[in-house]
Amino acid sequence: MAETVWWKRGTVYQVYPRSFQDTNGDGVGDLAGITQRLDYLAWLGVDAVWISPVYPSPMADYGYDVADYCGIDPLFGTLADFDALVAEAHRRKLKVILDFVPNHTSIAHPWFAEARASRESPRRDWYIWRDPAPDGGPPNNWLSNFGGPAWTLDPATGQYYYHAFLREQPDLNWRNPAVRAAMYDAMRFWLERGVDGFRVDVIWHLIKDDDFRNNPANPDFAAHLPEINRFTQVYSADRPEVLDVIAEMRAVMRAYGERVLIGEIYLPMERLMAYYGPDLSGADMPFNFQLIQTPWRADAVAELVENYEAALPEGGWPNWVLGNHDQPRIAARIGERQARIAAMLLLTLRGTPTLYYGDELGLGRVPIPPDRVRDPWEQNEPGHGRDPERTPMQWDGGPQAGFSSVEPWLPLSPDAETRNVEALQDVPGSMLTLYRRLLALRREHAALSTGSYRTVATQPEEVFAYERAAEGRVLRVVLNFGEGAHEIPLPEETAWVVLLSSNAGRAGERATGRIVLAGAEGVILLAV
Ligand code: TEU
Ligand code: CA
Repeated sequence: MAETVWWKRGTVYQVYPRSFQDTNGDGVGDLAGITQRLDYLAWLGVDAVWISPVYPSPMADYGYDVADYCGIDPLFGTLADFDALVAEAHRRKLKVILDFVPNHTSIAHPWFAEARASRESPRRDWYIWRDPAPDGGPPNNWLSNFGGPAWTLDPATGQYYYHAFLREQPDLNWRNPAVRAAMYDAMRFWLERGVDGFRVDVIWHLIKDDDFRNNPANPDFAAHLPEINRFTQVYSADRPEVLDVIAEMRAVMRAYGERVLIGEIYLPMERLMAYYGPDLSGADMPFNFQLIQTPWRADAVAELVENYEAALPEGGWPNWVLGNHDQPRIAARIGERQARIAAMLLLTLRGTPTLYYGDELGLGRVPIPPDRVRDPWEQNEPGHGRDPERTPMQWDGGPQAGFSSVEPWLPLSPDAETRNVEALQDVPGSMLTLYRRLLALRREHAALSTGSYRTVATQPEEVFAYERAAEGRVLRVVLNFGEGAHEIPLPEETAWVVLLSSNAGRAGERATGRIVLAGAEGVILLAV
């Protein structure tokens, strides 16, 4: 088989740097901490680490408000620490993917200071300024993703600036060629330093309607949803010209060889597919959040996988993800038992999986006392805060779970003493062992990484089964989404051997004609 690019074969592990490992005793994770834990990532068996933003930032949105695209915030370390991280990662054959945040800067970025200084500033058009509506209010009905209007009046110059997120995160004007050139230079800065790719933040937001038309009301709005959902974001984001920008980004990266462009895109399936771009000139991997958004039922997930596979453009490479720093953790959403088969699903579907740190421990929703809330979204719209899924990684049963020598910036999970890497790493039935076995199997069997995919029909209603095949080998994955046992029919003409079960102790078992799965059990079978 032809050599496949690393990001198609490999798996990605997301680190939220504030919460991975603190090395200087300030309660916040840092770059040296990530470097220190690279051996763990290599042991676990992932191929790439994606690091959420570490640029200089006032941290209004914990680094997603960038004040300098070519630096490292002192909280996280120095450029030298970054270079050391890249070198140490590469020494272990791990790739490094940086989070790139091009849609908006921090209000503290020097570009914004210049832009806001006067209407005549040469930098004015780097951001999005509009005159007030006739009544003095915002120019249109666009809302902030974190609640309230997306426009803030700058009294000194009498105009509003646009911010899709916090008012501390003014949107750049990507219709301005000078903005594009400056941002492509920033990408080159990191590519020169050896980064293997970018996860591009809110890439579908880069271009907005040039007439700033009002978004239409969303008929599906319900009170429990964040306010942004009052309107359908058809004019404030996802404009067709964004694909030209992404193609330009890809062209910048292509000059450096096999680097990957992952785009963060929250859009329905058909629109998501557009981000592969005409003739695949777009994102290598438009993030597929469908597993996060689909009810956890065998039939719903089977249908989703079929639809996604069918919707992919010719040559478009799939990807899957169960969680990230913006979403409730998978174990919190579906429970720890089901989270085990979710892990099996994630790591056996066709396409690149992205893991979220801590999910391999089965970490749940960590309770955050009111005085410990950090996410500004929680302050704006209570109930929507993301702190419960951003808590420190749990390394051992010692003080602060081995994360830090002092009280961490967010509380540890109450079960940190038992739910940690040290406690789970040698336990046959643990979630961590399951993740590690799955990652090893994926490396061992081309069928699981680059192989074909086929849904197996006629299963019990609560069961989802599929086959992956490559190089003459057929693997069958059978996942029980129910809590009761099920007898699963298998083709009579083939003998099967269990490569891995989500319940410890079944590997090596042989099956013909049928196999019985316990409640919430998943198995990977090899045709022999
Ligand atoms: O997230 C973008 C984004 O759309 C989410 O905040 C989304 O609104 C929410 O999770 C609902 O599903 C990215 C980053 O991942 C996030 O951490 C940043 O806060 C945001 O962009 C602004 O940069
Ligand atoms: Ca630190």
